[in-house]
Amino acid sequence: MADKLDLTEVEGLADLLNAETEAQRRQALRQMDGGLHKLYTDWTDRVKRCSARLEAFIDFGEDQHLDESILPSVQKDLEVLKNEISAHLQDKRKGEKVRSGVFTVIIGRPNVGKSTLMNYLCQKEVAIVSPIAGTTRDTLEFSLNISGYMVNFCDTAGIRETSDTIEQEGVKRAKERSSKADMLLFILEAKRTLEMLSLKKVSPKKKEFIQIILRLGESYLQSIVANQHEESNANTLILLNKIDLLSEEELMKVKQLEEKYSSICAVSCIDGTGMQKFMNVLSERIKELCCGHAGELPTITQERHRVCVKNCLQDLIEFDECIKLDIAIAADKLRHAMNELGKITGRIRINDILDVIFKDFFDILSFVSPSQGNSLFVSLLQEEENDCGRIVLALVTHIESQMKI
Ligand SMILES: Nc1nc2c(ncn2[C@@H]2O[C@H](COP(=O)(O)OP(=O)(O)OP(=O)(O)O)[C@@H](O)[C@H]2O)c(=O)[nH]1
Ligand SMILES: [Mg+2]
Repeated sequence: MADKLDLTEVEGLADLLNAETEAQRRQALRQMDGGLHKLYTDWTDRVKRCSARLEAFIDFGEDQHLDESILPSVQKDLEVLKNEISAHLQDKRKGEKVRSGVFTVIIGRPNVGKSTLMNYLCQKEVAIVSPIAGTTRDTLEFSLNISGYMVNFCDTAGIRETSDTIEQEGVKRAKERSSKADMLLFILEAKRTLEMLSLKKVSPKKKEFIQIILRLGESYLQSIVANQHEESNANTLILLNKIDLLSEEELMKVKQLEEKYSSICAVSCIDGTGMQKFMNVLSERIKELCCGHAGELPTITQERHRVCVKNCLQDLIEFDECIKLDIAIAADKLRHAMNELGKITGRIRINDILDVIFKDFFDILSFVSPSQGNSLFVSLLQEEENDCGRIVLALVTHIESQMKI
């Protein structure tokens, strides 16, 4: 490990130390193993080769009669690279979801059972439940490990028109959170839904049930669902709650809906009916959101990487525009592109390592206090001033001894 760590690998190590789920551990190990490092170094080398050819053309092109095909060949190579970078960016933020958790927001009208669901999921009384509509005002978050993936659940205020200013703020927050959700759990009362369907004479056989529901008056959701990334309905689950209150006949109708539409789960958050099935559907959806690319290619795991990769792509796009006008400016774009990639992999300075490793770690491990951590590093720094690898190794050994693993 010594002398070979770049910033992505150190970040991988920090993620490994902080990992709480199997998926986070796997991803961190892949990153620590140099998955991202190899990918970005390969891209940098390719831009570097193009840059070298271009610089040669600028310096000697006219005098030495360099091959005229240099420019088109550089453009062709960069075109291939741009396609690869674009594909890398179209990852639906899977790596970031694994690392930070799938943000799952529970929404619906007041009193439909959102907080009851939250408590069921967390197996704790984290939210106040009451028959009074408008009980929950603020948003409430709780993280859980679902089938090896981190899921951050968020309970919200029931959405309705209200003159109460505090509740209005709650509704505003609920809408804000919903618009940022990776996954929506949209709760309806089963009985009311059936009543609305029969009132409007809407056959449940009609195409997408969620569209029908949206048209049936839950219009506030229309914008939320429409705004929800590209996947939209694919990551919205509809829970028809309180099925314990249904007659036999009504229950049959609800079951038919559930069989017909994969996004619908009929449940009772009070007596637990249908919850096992719902949990299975939920964990399948979570897996779809987090993985699924063959061969487990290295993915972007942090916003920091995404910003740099996007900037790099932008530089390569601008290169294409500049090359027709001014070759020297175009060459500069390539230097910028390399810089952006270099920011991701980074030359590791001691402070970078300290920042990355210590950012969250000592908050989590209460038995190693920050002062102990700092003094450990001071002594390490004195001994091994320029050897990052050794410091990291020493840190890991220290942590392992603290954890007795
Ligand atoms: N019978 C029955 N009652 C339920 C069920 N789920 C929730 N309730 C009841 O419905 C009422 C409202 O539940 P909450 O969980 O507070 O509803 P909420 O959606 O969080 O409501 P607000 O916070 O006001 O938006 C409570 O009295 C719950 O006990 C269920 O599955 N069956
Ligand atoms: Mg509530």
